[in-house]
Amino acid sequence: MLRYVTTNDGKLTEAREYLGDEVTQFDYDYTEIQADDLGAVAAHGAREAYRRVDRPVLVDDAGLFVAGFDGFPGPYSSFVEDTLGVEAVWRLADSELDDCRASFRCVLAYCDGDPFDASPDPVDRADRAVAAATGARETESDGRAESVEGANNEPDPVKLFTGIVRGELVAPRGDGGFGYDPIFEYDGTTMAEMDAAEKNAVSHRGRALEKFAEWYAQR
Ligand code: ITT
Repeated sequence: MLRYVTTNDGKLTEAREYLGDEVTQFDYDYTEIQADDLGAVAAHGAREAYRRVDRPVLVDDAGLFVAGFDGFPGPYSSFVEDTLGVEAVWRLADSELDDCRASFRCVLAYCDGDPFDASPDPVDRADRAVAAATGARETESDGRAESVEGANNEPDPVKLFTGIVRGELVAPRGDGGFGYDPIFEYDGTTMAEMDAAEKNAVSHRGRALEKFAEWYAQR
């Protein structure tokens, strides 16, 4: 049984739509480290959640990246939703930007305490923060990442799966989904106008879940 680590019921609904009864919710508010990278946040959370529950865990960290705002709110999406609200983000974009292109990103971080090839692999300069958080590191010999096993106080390896969907911010429409869904339009339809299956077919989370499911089936 896989623990989907989230306080957000909307995420669980979408994960279940994809992974079925294989997942149960682990309603745990893991420490969100200050990082510009969703992968680093998710990896840190996965390791912490695994230590807490001692069972395989999957952490889901997501965010809205508005191109005209240099990716803001990005990793701060949750804080911005709680403080400004989704409609204010739309009003701000509408008044300040000519181009309202945006993307949703989702990173799933898996940890079960056993060794495997951690992400990223190979490590490049931009990935160093993620590498530190996932337990992947460069070897002297070929620069490729190697997994770090849980023994000897080494961090448990974490595997990352990323999904991105590109769309556009629009005035709020629809009452499905959650979070920024009403203001995010993909191919003429906001994500709040889609049901969970339709959203998963095109969404950042659906794409990350698809990659995870393929890997997990082999594991
Ligand atoms: P957990 O951390 O407990 O999983 P959360 O809702 O805080 O729950 P995130 O930090 O990943 O999750 O989400 C960042 C923000 O992005 C938050 O405001 C969410 O509502 C929003 N968000 C995440 N996925 C989304 C999606 O698929 N559609 C719309 N908004 C989403």
